[in-house]
Parts: sequence; structure tokens; C-alpha cells
Amino acid sequence: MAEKISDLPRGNGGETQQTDTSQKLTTNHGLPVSDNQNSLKAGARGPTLLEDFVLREKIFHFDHERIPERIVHARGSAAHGYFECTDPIPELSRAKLFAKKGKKTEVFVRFSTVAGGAGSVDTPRDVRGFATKFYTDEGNWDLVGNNIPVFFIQDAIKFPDLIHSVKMEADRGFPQAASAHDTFWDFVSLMPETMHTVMWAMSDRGIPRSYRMMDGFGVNTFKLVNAEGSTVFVKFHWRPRLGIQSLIWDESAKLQGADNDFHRRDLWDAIEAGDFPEWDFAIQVIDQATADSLPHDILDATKIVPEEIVPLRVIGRMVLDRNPSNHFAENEQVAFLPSNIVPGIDFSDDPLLQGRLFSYLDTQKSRLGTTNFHQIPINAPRCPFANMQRDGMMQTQVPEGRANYEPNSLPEAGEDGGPRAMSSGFRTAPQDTQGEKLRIRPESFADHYSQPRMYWMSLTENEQAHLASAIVFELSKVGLNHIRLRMLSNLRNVDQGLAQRVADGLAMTLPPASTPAATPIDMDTSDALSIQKRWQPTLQGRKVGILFDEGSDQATITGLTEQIQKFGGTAFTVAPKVGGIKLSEGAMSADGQLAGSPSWMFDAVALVLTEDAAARLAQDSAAIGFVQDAYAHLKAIGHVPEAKALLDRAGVQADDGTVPLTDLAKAAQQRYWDREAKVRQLA
Ligand code: HDE
Repeated sequence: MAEKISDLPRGNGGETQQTDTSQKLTTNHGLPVSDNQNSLKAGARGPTLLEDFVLREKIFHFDHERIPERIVHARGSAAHGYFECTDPIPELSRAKLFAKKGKKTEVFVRFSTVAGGAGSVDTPRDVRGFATKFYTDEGNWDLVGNNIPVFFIQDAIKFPDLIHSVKMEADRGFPQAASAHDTFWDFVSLMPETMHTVMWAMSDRGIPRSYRMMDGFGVNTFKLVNAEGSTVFVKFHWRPRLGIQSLIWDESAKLQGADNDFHRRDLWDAIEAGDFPEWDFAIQVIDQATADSLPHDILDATKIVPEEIVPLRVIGRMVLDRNPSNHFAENEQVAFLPSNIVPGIDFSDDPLLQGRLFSYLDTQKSRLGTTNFHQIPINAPRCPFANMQRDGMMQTQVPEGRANYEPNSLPEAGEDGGPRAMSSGFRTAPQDTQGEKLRIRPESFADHYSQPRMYWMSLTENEQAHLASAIVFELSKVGLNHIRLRMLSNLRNVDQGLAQRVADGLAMTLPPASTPAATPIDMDTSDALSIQKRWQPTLQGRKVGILFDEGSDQATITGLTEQIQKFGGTAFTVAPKVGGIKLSEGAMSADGQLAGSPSWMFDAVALVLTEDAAARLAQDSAAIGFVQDAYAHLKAIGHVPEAKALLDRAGVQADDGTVPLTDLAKAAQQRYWDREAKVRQLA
């Protein structure tokens, strides 16, 4: 007997589950849908009908849900917030966002890795993008920067080569999100101009602890233009209020397994908790005379202007206080363009910047599919915008009238003549540009080694050891020996000692130095370049993992949590099981299970264990690893005396960072660099 259709199960989520407040489910064209669980069939068990327009629309849309990912900076995390001017600069720039103290401008910021795909991990060794869209009263200004102040190459024409070399190798499709392979080191060893940025990327700057703890730099030189039209060169800087902090390489590598989304989650969680990330915004103002007196060309993006020569002036702050509502609509669809500039700011002739002015606009067409990408809500200016560009795919505006050309005299007949150019609009600052047409690299760009050397000399010994070890690690993944040799030859021009350490680390003989294009000069060191010299001891933004188990003392855990929170940190409880664990009194559930919450996820750890539990956990590799790695990653370890069996099993030797629980909130504000010699052989 045929089944009665009305008796068939409807599946979950049918009409029956609707509440009064539910929005009506419709097709894309507004037709109310009665069943979102079953396709239209010829008979209860028969074939699906082509007629099923509801099914077809749903699958059709799904099939096209992905858009091409960014060729670089594909993996990113973003947030909304505001910029506030704290020290107006009308004498330097007529930009409205810098005009008045207290003036606030809405921003959207996207942080990113460079080399990996959109689904890759957050903590590889890489440069990080730091792109800010300011929705100003006079249009969007996009400051599309990085967390490293210099760039690998001097001329935009080398960008495709650089990126091809660092991305996964063309034939094999690996490695993903890693520079440790033949083609990258082949390219950089043949292009000594990359040396300065290579040094930064190989230093701890390449493995930031959090997006909230990174500097940001505009990298390219720009100009500020005041109301009279006078110009000065400018470099833009972001300085995080939490200070800069980095991971340890072993930690960042392990995090790639434990939490792919380590940085994305950290940013999201902080904002959800109302712990809003904040940066100071500073400028380096460089007039022509100062620019002429600098040892390097202001137009060369492989150089910094040391802040000891031109100090930073803080003129604003940025607060990120709202997470995206939709990852795709905002993070994926946001389109940053260095060519998005506002009156009062202008471009310099930096040949890298000049190439960028073309690339970003062009890439949006292939990524977002239409010249109308500026109408997507995340990209649309918050101020009114109007011009006579018309039509195109996905035009969502409905311009009225027939004034789609200029000039026109339609207003003389009483018709709307459309938008007109105003003399107060953006004007390129006049500049003398006479010269021969040439395809060359200027002589003033020739010195590739003085600044890498200055960078190296500015680091602490411990940071130098990290950097040397990072190069050893990367070159050890390079299969072609002649590439390693060429790199060693180049490193000799940075520092003989560095080159020797890398050679020793690889068990290779140091080859002769390569010949630099220009003789390097000695530069003063700069403490601002070192992370450790700038370390701000604070618990703010840092997370403490508290390991407990059966029988632990509830009051101790609560007291410790409160103390951590009082200092601005976050406490996260970890236990072998997440459900209710029996404590000395009552029971408590953990935030994370031990096997899934290794100590790499925390800045410090606490052990609140009974003697029995410590003895039991001393037989458990996850618990031993928890403590062993916290120790090897130079973290503070707070513990009750009863935890001794586990500490001993993990090989922990008492030092300044191993403390009673009462001292943990203070101890957890730093890493214990002096411990490193005991736990790791560095180059
Ligand atoms: Fe980019 N870069 N870039 N870049 N870049 C892109 O634009 C490019 C450079 C930076 O979160 C692309 O929309 C060229 C320097 C960031 O959406 C692309 C050159 C700096 C982001 C592009 C450079 C950056 C990008 C890919 C050499 C630091 C991510 C997707 C002339 C100042 C923005 C896109 C986001 C993205 C081209 C060099 C930073 C292909 C040709 C220098 C932060 O257009």
C-alpha cells in the first residue's frame, strides 16, 4: 500500500519549530518556504524533480560560496573600532581625521599572515599584515601596513617573483605557510636587498604572541600636505598599548597543531571580554633637509629611519571594540587599497608604493568579481559618494536622471546636473619630476647591509640567538647546498659572527663573503628595535592555565583566578576531564581538557594539585608535557608544594620563574630568558 505523504517524517526545523519571533525563511526572491528539509520528489522514494527551484537555488548559491582567496595575506582576522585624534596636526596635514583633539573616525582593521592560504595556521614564521581602513569624512583612507617596518624588495616589479618563491613550490604544492624551503632562500640569497626584512622575519618579530601585541608600520614613505600645500615626508607607526611580545619558535610550531586559530581566537576573545586592543598612532615627520641628511634614501622601503634620528610623535590612538558580525561579508570582502587616500596625505615616489597603487585595485576585480566592489557595505565610504561611473556587474545603486557625463549644462534646463568636482577636493601635491625615462635602480638604493647589521647589533644576546637559530632551522630545510652557501656568503656582510654561528649550526664551512653593491657603513644601534628591551611587564592580555585534578582546593583555585583577573589577565582552568571534577569540597568543571589544552596556549601555568594527583599525573604524558613545555618555553610556573612529583618528573629546576601561587600574578608578567641556556641549544 502506498505511504500517505502527510504521514512522512518532516525532519528537524520544519514549520513546527518556528517561534513568533522567527524571521520567515524565504527564497532569495522573497517566496516563503514551507519545508527546508526535503527536496521535491516524484513519489516518496522517487527521483528528485528538476522543477525543485527551492533546492536548485540553495545548491546553486552554495556551489558559489567561495571566492578566490587573496594571492597574499589570504588568512586574516579582523575587527571594528575607532581612531581618535589625541594631538592634532593641522600645521602638517589638512586631513580632517587629524584636525581636532578628540575627533573620532570609524575603522576596520585586518591582521593577516602573508604566505599561507585562507585555511592555514596562525602562527607560522611570517610577516604579519596590519591593514586599517579609516572611514573618514572625506573618503576612505587605507593604511595597508605590516608588523615589520621594511619590505623584502625595493621595486614593485619584483613582487610576483618574491611571492612565487615563498608560496608553496609550484610543482609539489608544499610547504604551506612556510618560508623554510629552497625557492624562497634561492630568491632571497640572489637578491641582497631582501636581507634587512629577512633579518626581521627571522627574528622574534616573525612569530608574534598576539595581534594585540604587534607594532604596525606603513612601511612606505608617504607625504603630509597642509592647507597651504606644504609637504613633509612621513612614516606611520602603530604601537600596541600592551607592548610587543612574541612566541618562542618551538611554541609557535606546536601551536600550529594545538590551535590553528590561536591569533584569531585571541583577538575575538579579547574583544568579546571587553578587553579592547589598543594602539598609539605615531608619525615620524621628515622634512626635505632631514631626508637629504639621512644615510639612506627615504624612498627605499628596505630601510627604516631610526627613531633615535627622527623621533616618533604620537598623534592618536586606535581601539578595536567590536568583532565582525560575519566573517565572509567583512573579513573576506574587505578590499584595502593603498590608493585610498584623503586630502592632506599624499604618496611619495617610492617605487614599491607606486606599484602597489595599481595592484590592489586590480586584484579586487578578480577577487570580488566586479568594479562595484566599493558598494559592498564593508568597503563603502561612510560619507556620501557620487560620480558618473555607471553600471557594471552587481550595481546596487539606482542613480537617477540622465546626467552621467561631465561637463553638462542640464541644470540650465532645471535638471539635476549630477556631482561636480570641487576645488577643495584632493589635489596631488605639485612636485618637480623632470628626468630621463629609465629602467634602473637608483645608486642611492645600493647599500643592502648597513641596516641589517644595525638591526642585528640592536638585539639582546638572547634575541640574536633566536635569530641565528631561526636561520639555521630554515636553511636546514633547504635541500640545495649552493643556496645555503650563497646565503652564508651574504650573511658575512651583515656580521661575521652571525655567519659563523649559522655555519656551525649547519655543520658547514663558511664560504668567502659575497661582494656588496655598496660598502656598508656603521650605524648606531636602536633599542626600539628589540622586543626584549621594550618588554612591558604586565599581565594584561596574558593567559594563565591552571591545572587541577581530583581533590584540589576550590578556594585556592578561586583565589588565584581572582588575583589573575585583578592584574588584567585571563585564567583558564585545565583538568584531565572537563565535566565535574570532585574537589576537596564540592565539584568543579574545567574550561579545557588537559590533552586538548597544552601549556603552549598559555603565557604561564599554575599547578593546584594534591600529592596524590601529582603522583598520578606524573605518569601521564599530557600532564608531564604541560609542565615540561611551560618550563622549556620559559614561562612562569606557579605551584603548590604538593605538585613536586609532577615538577620533578618534568625536569623542572627551581629558578626565578618557578614560584608559589601567591607570587604567580607578578611572575607571569614575563618570560625567563635566562632559563633558555638550560633548556635549549641555540646557534
Ligand atoms: Fe601587499 N598586496 N603588495 N604589501 N598587502 C595585497 O591586495 C602588493 C606590500 C599588504 O588584509 C594584495 O587585496 C604588491 C607591502 C597587506 O586585505 C595585492 C606589493 C606591504 C595586505 C598586494 C606589495 C603590503 C596586502 C592581495 C609590492 C606593507 C592584505 C590581496 C609592490 C606595507 C590586505 C589584496 C588585507 C595585500 C600587492 C607589497 C601589505 C596582490 C604588488 C610593502 C597588509 O594586491
